[in-house]
Amino acid sequence: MNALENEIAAAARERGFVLVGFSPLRVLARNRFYSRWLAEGRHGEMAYLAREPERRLDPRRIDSRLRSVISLGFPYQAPAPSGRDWRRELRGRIASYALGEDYHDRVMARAAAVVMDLVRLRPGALTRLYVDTGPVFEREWAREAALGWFGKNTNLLNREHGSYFFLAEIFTDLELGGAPRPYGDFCGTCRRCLDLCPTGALEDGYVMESRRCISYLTIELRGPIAPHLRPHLGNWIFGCDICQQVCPWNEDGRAPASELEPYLPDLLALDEQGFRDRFRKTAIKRTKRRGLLRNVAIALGNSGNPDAVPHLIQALRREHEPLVRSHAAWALGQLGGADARRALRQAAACESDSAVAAEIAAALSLHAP
Ligand code: B12
Repeated sequence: MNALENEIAAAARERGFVLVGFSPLRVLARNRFYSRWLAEGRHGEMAYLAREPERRLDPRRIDSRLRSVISLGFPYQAPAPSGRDWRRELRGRIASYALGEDYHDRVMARAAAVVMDLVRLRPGALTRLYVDTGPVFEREWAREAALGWFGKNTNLLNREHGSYFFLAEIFTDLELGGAPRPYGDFCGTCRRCLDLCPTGALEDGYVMESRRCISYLTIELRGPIAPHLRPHLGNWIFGCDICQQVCPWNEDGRAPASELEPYLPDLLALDEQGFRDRFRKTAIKRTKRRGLLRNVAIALGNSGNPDAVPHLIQALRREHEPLVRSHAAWALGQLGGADARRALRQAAACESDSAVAAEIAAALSLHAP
Protein backbone atom coordinates (compact mmCIF):
# COMPACT_ATOMS: atom_id res chain seq x y z
CA MET A 1 0.00 0.00 0.00
CA ASN A 2 1.23 3.51 -0.73
CA ALA A 3 1.06 6.37 1.78
CA LEU A 4 -2.38 7.58 0.68
CA GLU A 5 -3.83 4.07 0.76
CA ASN A 6 -2.42 3.63 4.26
CA GLU A 7 -4.09 6.82 5.39
CA ILE A 8 -7.43 5.85 3.85
CA ALA A 9 -7.21 2.38 5.40
CA ALA A 10 -6.49 3.88 8.82
CA ALA A 11 -9.46 6.26 8.47
CA ALA A 12 -11.75 3.39 7.45
CA ARG A 13 -10.63 1.25 10.40
CA GLU A 14 -11.28 4.20 12.69
CA ARG A 15 -14.87 4.25 11.36
CA GLY A 16 -15.36 0.56 12.18
CA PHE A 17 -14.54 -1.14 8.87
CA VAL A 18 -12.51 -4.31 9.43
CA LEU A 19 -11.66 -4.86 5.77
CA VAL A 20 -10.27 -2.28 3.35
CA GLY A 21 -8.85 -2.83 -0.13
CA PHE A 22 -8.19 -0.95 -3.35
CA SER A 23 -8.43 -1.84 -6.98
CA PRO A 24 -8.12 -0.01 -10.27
CA LEU A 25 -11.30 -0.06 -12.37
CA ARG A 26 -11.52 -2.17 -15.47
CA VAL A 27 -14.23 -4.02 -17.35
CA LEU A 28 -15.20 -7.09 -15.33
CA ALA A 29 -14.86 -10.29 -17.31
CA ARG A 30 -18.17 -11.70 -16.08
CA ASN A 31 -20.43 -10.76 -18.94
CA ARG A 32 -20.98 -14.32 -20.07
CA PHE A 33 -21.76 -15.66 -16.57
CA TYR A 34 -24.03 -12.73 -15.80
CA SER A 35 -25.96 -12.84 -19.11
CA ARG A 36 -26.49 -16.57 -18.75
CA TRP A 37 -27.57 -16.23 -15.12
CA LEU A 38 -30.18 -13.68 -16.19
CA ALA A 39 -31.24 -15.64 -19.27
CA GLU A 40 -31.85 -18.66 -17.06
CA GLY A 41 -34.12 -16.49 -14.92
CA ARG A 42 -32.07 -17.12 -11.78
CA HIS A 43 -32.76 -13.61 -10.53
CA GLY A 44 -36.46 -14.44 -10.15
CA GLU A 45 -38.52 -11.28 -9.76
CA MET A 46 -35.52 -9.05 -8.92
CA ALA A 47 -35.84 -7.15 -12.20
CA TYR A 48 -33.41 -4.48 -11.01
CA LEU A 49 -30.56 -7.00 -11.37
CA ALA A 50 -31.02 -6.98 -15.13
CA ARG A 51 -30.86 -3.18 -15.32
CA GLU A 52 -27.79 -1.26 -16.46
CA PRO A 53 -25.56 -4.25 -17.27
CA GLU A 54 -22.89 -1.96 -18.78
CA ARG A 55 -22.48 -0.03 -15.54
CA ARG A 56 -22.32 -3.22 -13.51
CA LEU A 57 -19.49 -4.54 -15.60
CA ASP A 58 -17.72 -1.19 -15.93
CA PRO A 59 -18.38 1.43 -13.20
CA ARG A 60 -16.57 4.05 -15.31
CA ARG A 61 -19.93 4.27 -17.08
CA ILE A 62 -21.21 5.95 -13.90
CA ASP A 63 -18.65 8.70 -14.52
CA SER A 64 -15.81 8.37 -17.01
CA ARG A 65 -13.41 10.16 -14.65
CA LEU A 66 -13.53 7.33 -12.10
CA ARG A 67 -10.28 5.37 -11.83
CA SER A 68 -10.43 3.07 -8.83
CA VAL A 69 -12.56 1.65 -6.06
CA ILE A 70 -12.09 1.39 -2.31
CA SER A 71 -13.88 -1.71 -1.02
CA LEU A 72 -14.92 -1.77 2.62
CA GLY A 73 -16.17 -4.59 4.86
CA PHE A 74 -18.26 -3.80 7.95
CA PRO A 75 -18.87 -6.64 10.43
CA TYR A 76 -22.19 -7.64 11.90
CA GLN A 77 -23.13 -10.00 14.72
CA ALA A 78 -22.73 -13.64 13.85
CA PRO A 79 -25.95 -15.46 14.76
CA ALA A 80 -25.99 -17.75 17.75
CA PRO A 81 -27.18 -21.29 17.08
CA SER A 82 -30.70 -21.61 18.41
CA GLY A 83 -30.87 -23.35 21.77
CA ARG A 84 -34.64 -23.36 21.63
CA ASP A 85 -37.29 -25.78 20.50
CA TRP A 86 -38.93 -23.34 18.10
CA ARG A 87 -41.79 -25.69 17.28
CA ARG A 88 -42.87 -25.95 20.89
CA GLU A 89 -42.32 -22.24 21.60
CA LEU A 90 -43.64 -21.02 18.21
CA ARG A 91 -40.58 -18.89 17.53
CA GLY A 92 -39.60 -17.55 14.11
CA ARG A 93 -36.06 -16.93 12.95
CA ILE A 94 -34.64 -13.72 11.48
CA ALA A 95 -31.32 -13.53 9.62
CA SER A 96 -28.67 -11.89 11.71
CA TYR A 97 -27.84 -9.12 9.24
CA ALA A 98 -31.32 -7.69 9.67
CA LEU A 99 -31.07 -7.10 13.41
CA GLY A 100 -31.03 -3.56 14.74
CA GLU A 101 -31.03 -0.42 12.65
CA ASP A 102 -31.23 -1.00 8.87
CA TYR A 103 -27.68 -1.72 7.72
CA HIS A 104 -28.07 0.52 4.67
CA ASP A 105 -28.29 3.49 7.03
CA ARG A 106 -25.74 2.22 9.54
CA VAL A 107 -23.03 1.34 7.02
CA MET A 108 -23.83 4.28 4.75
CA ALA A 109 -23.28 6.78 7.58
CA ARG A 110 -19.87 5.31 8.38
CA ALA A 111 -18.81 5.00 4.75
CA ALA A 112 -19.88 8.62 4.19
CA ALA A 113 -17.57 9.58 7.05
CA VAL A 114 -14.71 7.77 5.26
CA VAL A 115 -15.55 9.79 2.12
CA MET A 116 -15.20 12.99 4.17
CA ASP A 117 -11.84 11.78 5.50
CA LEU A 118 -10.74 11.04 1.95
CA VAL A 119 -11.75 14.46 0.71
CA ARG A 120 -9.82 16.02 3.60
CA LEU A 121 -6.76 14.02 2.53
CA ARG A 122 -7.18 14.88 -1.16
CA PRO A 123 -9.33 17.99 -1.55
CA GLY A 124 -11.37 17.91 -4.74
CA ALA A 125 -11.29 14.12 -5.10
CA LEU A 126 -14.30 12.78 -6.98
CA THR A 127 -16.22 10.09 -5.05
CA ARG A 128 -19.30 7.89 -5.57
CA LEU A 129 -20.50 5.81 -2.63
CA TYR A 130 -22.53 2.57 -2.75
CA VAL A 131 -23.86 0.35 0.02
CA ASP A 132 -26.12 -2.08 -1.75
CA THR A 133 -27.64 0.99 -3.38
CA GLY A 134 -26.91 0.70 -7.10
CA PRO A 135 -25.95 -1.41 -10.10
CA VAL A 136 -22.63 -2.59 -8.72
CA PHE A 137 -21.23 -6.11 -8.42
CA GLU A 138 -20.11 -5.49 -4.87
CA ARG A 139 -18.61 -8.90 -4.18
CA GLU A 140 -16.73 -8.88 -7.43
CA TRP A 141 -14.99 -5.58 -6.59
CA ALA A 142 -14.32 -6.73 -3.05
CA ARG A 143 -12.67 -9.82 -4.48
CA GLU A 144 -10.58 -7.68 -6.84
CA ALA A 145 -9.45 -5.66 -3.81
CA ALA A 146 -8.46 -8.92 -2.05
CA LEU A 147 -11.03 -8.63 0.74
CA GLY A 148 -11.73 -12.31 0.34
CA TRP A 149 -12.82 -15.00 -2.07
CA PHE A 150 -16.12 -15.72 -3.73
CA GLY A 151 -17.28 -18.80 -1.82
CA LYS A 152 -19.35 -21.74 -2.94
CA ASN A 153 -22.26 -20.18 -1.02
CA THR A 154 -21.74 -17.08 -3.23
CA ASN A 155 -20.85 -14.92 -0.24
CA LEU A 156 -17.55 -13.13 -0.04
CA LEU A 157 -15.47 -14.97 2.54
CA ASN A 158 -12.42 -13.84 4.44
CA ARG A 159 -10.18 -16.21 6.38
CA GLU A 160 -10.17 -14.02 9.45
CA HIS A 161 -13.67 -12.56 9.36
CA GLY A 162 -15.72 -15.29 7.70
CA SER A 163 -18.66 -13.83 5.76
CA TYR A 164 -20.59 -11.88 8.40
CA PHE A 165 -19.74 -8.48 7.00
CA PHE A 166 -21.45 -5.96 4.72
CA LEU A 167 -19.77 -4.44 1.71
CA ALA A 168 -19.50 -0.80 0.70
CA GLU A 169 -17.60 0.81 -2.18
CA ILE A 170 -16.19 4.25 -2.74
CA PHE A 171 -15.45 4.83 -6.40
CA THR A 172 -13.00 7.65 -6.98
CA ASP A 173 -10.89 9.42 -9.61
CA LEU A 174 -7.77 8.84 -7.48
CA GLU A 175 -5.36 6.22 -8.77
CA LEU A 176 -5.44 3.50 -6.12
CA GLY A 177 -4.60 -0.20 -6.00
CA GLY A 178 -1.88 -1.93 -7.91
CA ALA A 179 -1.80 -5.18 -9.81
CA PRO A 180 -4.57 -7.58 -8.71
CA ARG A 181 -3.52 -9.83 -5.82
CA PRO A 182 -5.76 -12.88 -6.03
CA TYR A 183 -6.91 -13.97 -2.57
CA GLY A 184 -7.18 -17.67 -3.33
CA ASP A 185 -10.17 -19.94 -2.88
CA PHE A 186 -10.31 -21.65 0.50
CA CYS A 187 -13.53 -23.64 0.05
CA GLY A 188 -11.53 -26.69 -0.98
CA THR A 189 -13.63 -29.84 -1.24
CA CYS A 190 -16.10 -28.68 1.43
CA ARG A 191 -19.76 -28.96 0.38
CA ARG A 192 -21.53 -28.12 3.62
CA CYS A 193 -23.38 -25.04 2.35
CA LEU A 194 -24.44 -26.87 -0.80
CA ASP A 195 -25.64 -29.99 0.96
CA LEU A 196 -27.28 -28.26 3.93
CA CYS A 197 -29.20 -25.58 2.05
CA PRO A 198 -32.78 -26.82 2.64
CA THR A 199 -33.90 -25.86 -0.85
CA GLY A 200 -30.75 -26.72 -2.84
CA ALA A 201 -30.44 -23.11 -4.03
CA LEU A 202 -26.66 -23.28 -4.38
CA GLU A 203 -26.67 -26.28 -6.70
CA ASP A 204 -23.03 -27.34 -7.16
CA GLY A 205 -21.60 -24.13 -5.81
CA TYR A 206 -20.60 -20.61 -6.89
CA VAL A 207 -24.02 -20.02 -8.38
CA MET A 208 -27.20 -18.75 -6.82
CA GLU A 209 -30.61 -20.00 -7.90
CA SER A 210 -32.47 -17.15 -6.23
CA ARG A 211 -35.87 -18.67 -6.98
CA ARG A 212 -35.09 -21.35 -4.41
CA CYS A 213 -33.08 -19.28 -1.90
CA ILE A 214 -34.94 -18.83 1.41
CA SER A 215 -33.57 -15.31 1.64
CA TYR A 216 -35.10 -14.44 -1.73
CA LEU A 217 -38.39 -16.21 -0.98
CA THR A 218 -38.90 -14.54 2.39
CA ILE A 219 -37.64 -11.04 1.47
CA GLU A 220 -37.73 -10.32 -2.25
CA LEU A 221 -40.63 -12.39 -3.57
CA ARG A 222 -43.80 -10.34 -3.29
CA GLY A 223 -46.48 -12.90 -4.13
CA PRO A 224 -47.25 -16.41 -2.91
CA ILE A 225 -44.43 -18.84 -2.12
CA ALA A 226 -44.71 -22.08 -4.11
CA PRO A 227 -46.38 -24.72 -1.93
CA HIS A 228 -43.65 -27.32 -2.52
CA LEU A 229 -41.01 -24.93 -1.10
CA ARG A 230 -42.96 -23.88 1.99
CA PRO A 231 -42.08 -26.89 4.19
CA HIS A 232 -38.36 -26.23 3.56
CA LEU A 233 -38.55 -22.74 5.02
CA GLY A 234 -38.79 -24.16 8.55
CA ASN A 235 -39.12 -21.12 10.79
CA TRP A 236 -37.13 -18.60 8.69
CA ILE A 237 -39.39 -15.55 8.45
CA PHE A 238 -36.89 -12.98 7.14
CA GLY A 239 -33.72 -14.00 5.32
CA CYS A 240 -31.71 -17.09 6.13
CA ASP A 241 -28.25 -17.71 7.57
CA ILE A 242 -27.89 -21.43 7.01
CA CYS A 243 -25.27 -21.32 4.23
CA GLN A 244 -23.19 -19.03 6.44
CA GLN A 245 -23.79 -20.83 9.73
CA VAL A 246 -22.62 -24.18 8.36
CA CYS A 247 -19.49 -22.62 6.80
CA PRO A 248 -16.30 -23.65 8.63
CA TRP A 249 -14.92 -20.13 8.13
CA ASN A 250 -17.67 -18.65 10.30
CA GLU A 251 -17.90 -18.92 14.04
CA ASP A 252 -21.08 -18.86 16.08
CA GLY A 253 -21.92 -15.55 17.65
CA ARG A 254 -24.10 -14.45 20.49
CA ALA A 255 -26.73 -12.31 18.79
CA PRO A 256 -29.63 -11.79 21.23
CA ALA A 257 -32.00 -14.72 20.82
CA SER A 258 -35.06 -12.65 21.75
CA GLU A 259 -34.64 -10.47 18.68
CA LEU A 260 -33.60 -13.28 16.37
CA GLU A 261 -36.48 -15.50 17.46
CA PRO A 262 -39.70 -13.51 17.90
CA TYR A 263 -42.92 -15.16 19.07
CA LEU A 264 -44.82 -15.92 15.87
CA PRO A 265 -48.42 -15.33 17.07
CA ASP A 266 -47.45 -11.78 18.12
CA LEU A 267 -46.26 -11.07 14.58
CA LEU A 268 -49.35 -12.59 13.00
CA ALA A 269 -51.46 -10.20 15.08
CA LEU A 270 -49.61 -7.04 13.96
CA ASP A 271 -51.70 -4.43 12.18
CA GLU A 272 -50.16 -1.93 9.74
CA GLN A 273 -49.36 0.55 12.49
CA GLY A 274 -47.94 -2.16 14.74
CA PHE A 275 -45.72 -3.40 11.90
CA ARG A 276 -44.49 0.11 11.21
CA ASP A 277 -43.77 0.83 14.87
CA ARG A 278 -41.84 -2.38 15.31
CA PHE A 279 -39.86 -2.56 12.07
CA ARG A 280 -39.71 0.96 10.60
CA LYS A 281 -36.04 1.44 11.38
CA THR A 282 -34.94 -2.09 10.46
CA ALA A 283 -34.24 -3.91 7.19
CA ILE A 284 -37.39 -5.98 7.85
CA LYS A 285 -39.65 -3.20 6.56
CA ARG A 286 -38.65 -4.33 3.06
CA THR A 287 -41.13 -7.24 3.07
CA LYS A 288 -43.98 -4.95 4.11
CA ARG A 289 -46.49 -6.32 6.61
CA ARG A 290 -48.13 -8.68 4.14
CA GLY A 291 -44.84 -10.34 3.17
CA LEU A 292 -43.74 -10.86 6.75
CA LEU A 293 -47.13 -12.25 7.82
CA ARG A 294 -47.11 -14.60 4.81
CA ASN A 295 -43.79 -15.98 6.10
CA VAL A 296 -45.07 -16.15 9.67
CA ALA A 297 -48.08 -18.20 8.55
CA ILE A 298 -45.77 -20.66 6.78
CA ALA A 299 -43.55 -21.01 9.86
CA LEU A 300 -46.62 -21.69 12.03
CA GLY A 301 -47.74 -24.32 9.51
CA ASN A 302 -44.29 -25.90 9.69
CA SER A 303 -44.33 -25.99 13.50
CA GLY A 304 -46.50 -29.11 13.75
CA ASN A 305 -47.79 -27.51 16.95
CA PRO A 306 -51.60 -27.45 17.48
CA ASP A 307 -51.19 -24.33 19.65
CA ALA A 308 -50.71 -22.43 16.39
CA VAL A 309 -54.20 -23.33 15.12
CA PRO A 310 -56.28 -20.65 16.93
CA HIS A 311 -53.93 -17.90 15.75
CA LEU A 312 -54.15 -19.08 12.15
CA ILE A 313 -57.94 -19.38 12.34
CA GLN A 314 -58.06 -15.80 13.53
CA ALA A 315 -55.95 -14.74 10.53
CA LEU A 316 -58.08 -16.74 8.10
CA ARG A 317 -61.22 -15.00 9.40
CA ARG A 318 -60.03 -11.45 10.00
CA GLU A 319 -57.01 -10.78 7.83
CA HIS A 320 -57.65 -8.28 5.02
CA GLU A 321 -54.67 -9.31 2.86
CA PRO A 322 -55.53 -12.25 0.60
CA LEU A 323 -51.82 -13.22 0.54
CA VAL A 324 -51.83 -13.75 4.29
CA ARG A 325 -55.21 -15.53 4.33
CA SER A 326 -54.07 -17.96 1.66
CA HIS A 327 -50.89 -18.90 3.54
CA ALA A 328 -52.86 -19.18 6.79
CA ALA A 329 -55.17 -21.62 4.99
CA TRP A 330 -52.17 -23.65 3.83
CA ALA A 331 -50.78 -23.69 7.37
CA LEU A 332 -54.09 -24.91 8.80
CA GLY A 333 -54.07 -27.66 6.20
CA GLN A 334 -50.61 -28.71 7.38
CA LEU A 335 -51.58 -28.73 11.03
CA GLY A 336 -54.93 -30.42 10.52
CA GLY A 337 -57.30 -31.32 13.36
CA ALA A 338 -61.03 -30.78 13.78
CA ASP A 339 -60.85 -27.05 14.59
CA ALA A 340 -58.64 -26.31 11.61
CA ARG A 341 -60.92 -28.24 9.26
CA ARG A 342 -64.06 -26.57 10.57
CA ALA A 343 -62.51 -23.12 10.13
CA LEU A 344 -61.37 -23.98 6.62
CA ARG A 345 -64.85 -25.21 5.66
CA GLN A 346 -66.45 -22.05 7.05
CA ALA A 347 -63.95 -19.89 5.20
CA ALA A 348 -64.56 -21.81 1.98
CA ALA A 349 -68.24 -20.84 2.16
CA CYS A 350 -67.58 -17.11 2.25
CA GLU A 351 -64.17 -16.52 0.61
CA SER A 352 -64.40 -14.12 -2.33
CA ASP A 353 -60.79 -14.16 -3.51
CA SER A 354 -60.23 -16.98 -5.98
CA ALA A 355 -56.57 -17.57 -5.06
CA VAL A 356 -57.45 -17.87 -1.38
CA ALA A 357 -60.38 -20.12 -2.20
CA ALA A 358 -58.04 -22.41 -4.13
CA GLU A 359 -55.63 -22.59 -1.17
CA ILE A 360 -58.53 -23.42 1.15
CA ALA A 361 -59.71 -26.17 -1.17
CA ALA A 362 -56.18 -27.59 -1.38
CA ALA A 363 -55.84 -27.49 2.41
CA LEU A 364 -59.17 -29.29 2.86
CA SER A 365 -58.30 -31.92 0.28
CA LEU A 366 -55.23 -32.90 2.34
CA HIS A 367 -57.46 -34.42 4.97
CA ALA A 368 -60.36 -35.48 2.81
CA PRO A 369 -61.70 -38.83 3.96
C1 B12 B 1 -29.52 -9.59 -5.24
C2 B12 B 1 -28.86 -9.84 -3.93
C3 B12 B 1 -29.28 -10.94 -3.20
C4 B12 B 1 -30.19 -12.01 -3.80
C5 B12 B 1 -29.35 -12.89 -4.76
C6 B12 B 1 -28.05 -13.37 -4.09
C7 B12 B 1 -26.91 -13.66 -5.03
N1 B12 B 1 -26.04 -14.54 -4.57
O1 B12 B 1 -26.78 -13.08 -6.10
C8 B12 B 1 -30.73 -12.73 -2.53
C9 B12 B 1 -32.05 -12.11 -2.11
C10 B12 B 1 -30.92 -14.24 -2.65
C11 B12 B 1 -29.65 -12.34 -1.52
C12 B12 B 1 -29.41 -13.04 -0.36
C13 B12 B 1 -28.44 -12.71 0.57
N2 B12 B 1 -27.69 -11.59 0.58
CO1 B12 B 1 -27.63 -10.32 -0.87
N3 B12 B 1 -27.35 -9.07 -2.26
C14 B12 B 1 -27.84 -8.98 -3.45
C15 B12 B 1 -27.23 -7.79 -4.18
C16 B12 B 1 -28.20 -6.61 -4.11
C17 B12 B 1 -26.84 -8.04 -5.64
C18 B12 B 1 -26.06 -9.34 -5.89
C19 B12 B 1 -25.97 -9.65 -7.36
O2 B12 B 1 -25.63 -8.81 -8.16
N4 B12 B 1 -26.33 -10.86 -7.74
C20 B12 B 1 -26.36 -11.25 -9.12
C21 B12 B 1 -25.22 -12.21 -9.44
C22 B12 B 1 -25.03 -12.42 -10.94
O3 B12 B 1 -24.15 -11.57 -8.91
P1 B12 B 1 -22.95 -12.25 -8.15
O4 B12 B 1 -23.26 -13.56 -7.58
O5 B12 B 1 -22.37 -11.17 -7.28
O6 B12 B 1 -22.13 -12.44 -9.47
C23 B12 B 1 -20.79 -12.43 -9.64
C24 B12 B 1 -20.17 -13.71 -9.15
O7 B12 B 1 -21.17 -14.72 -9.24
C25 B12 B 1 -19.08 -13.93 -10.13
N5 B12 B 1 -18.84 -15.34 -10.39
C26 B12 B 1 -19.53 -16.12 -11.15
N6 B12 B 1 -19.06 -17.35 -11.15
C27 B12 B 1 -18.00 -17.36 -10.36
C28 B12 B 1 -17.15 -18.39 -10.03
C29 B12 B 1 -16.09 -18.13 -9.21
C30 B12 B 1 -15.18 -19.23 -8.83
C31 B12 B 1 -15.89 -16.81 -8.73
C32 B12 B 1 -14.75 -16.52 -7.89
C33 B12 B 1 -16.79 -15.78 -9.05
C34 B12 B 1 -17.83 -16.08 -9.88
O8 B12 B 1 -19.51 -13.29 -11.35
C35 B12 B 1 -20.67 -12.56 -11.15
C36 B12 B 1 -20.71 -11.25 -11.88
O9 B12 B 1 -19.70 -10.37 -11.46
C37 B12 B 1 -25.93 -7.54 -3.32
C38 B12 B 1 -25.46 -6.10 -3.28
C39 B12 B 1 -24.72 -5.75 -4.56
N7 B12 B 1 -25.12 -4.69 -5.19
O10 B12 B 1 -23.82 -6.47 -4.97
C40 B12 B 1 -26.33 -8.10 -1.94
C41 B12 B 1 -25.26 -8.82 -1.12
C42 B12 B 1 -24.54 -9.76 -2.04
N8 B12 B 1 -26.05 -9.59 -0.17
C43 B12 B 1 -25.54 -9.70 0.99
C44 B12 B 1 -26.08 -10.48 2.05
C45 B12 B 1 -25.56 -10.20 3.44
C46 B12 B 1 -27.05 -11.46 1.78
C47 B12 B 1 -27.53 -12.58 2.74
C48 B12 B 1 -26.43 -13.17 3.61
C49 B12 B 1 -28.69 -12.04 3.61
C50 B12 B 1 -29.40 -13.09 4.46
N9 B12 B 1 -28.82 -13.52 5.57
O11 B12 B 1 -30.48 -13.50 4.14
C51 B12 B 1 -28.10 -13.60 1.72
C52 B12 B 1 -27.05 -14.62 1.29
C53 B12 B 1 -27.56 -15.59 0.29
C54 B12 B 1 -26.43 -16.08 -0.62
N10 B12 B 1 -25.94 -17.28 -0.38
O12 B12 B 1 -26.04 -15.32 -1.52
C55 B12 B 1 -24.19 -8.97 1.09
C56 B12 B 1 -23.06 -10.02 1.01
C57 B12 B 1 -21.84 -9.69 1.86
C58 B12 B 1 -20.78 -10.76 1.71
N11 B12 B 1 -19.94 -10.91 2.71
O13 B12 B 1 -20.71 -11.43 0.72
C59 B12 B 1 -24.29 -8.00 -0.19
C60 B12 B 1 -22.96 -7.73 -0.86
C61 B12 B 1 -24.93 -6.68 0.31
C62 B12 B 1 -23.93 -5.79 1.05
N12 B12 B 1 -23.69 -4.58 0.57
O14 B12 B 1 -23.34 -6.15 2.03
N13 B12 B 1 -28.94 -11.25 -1.92
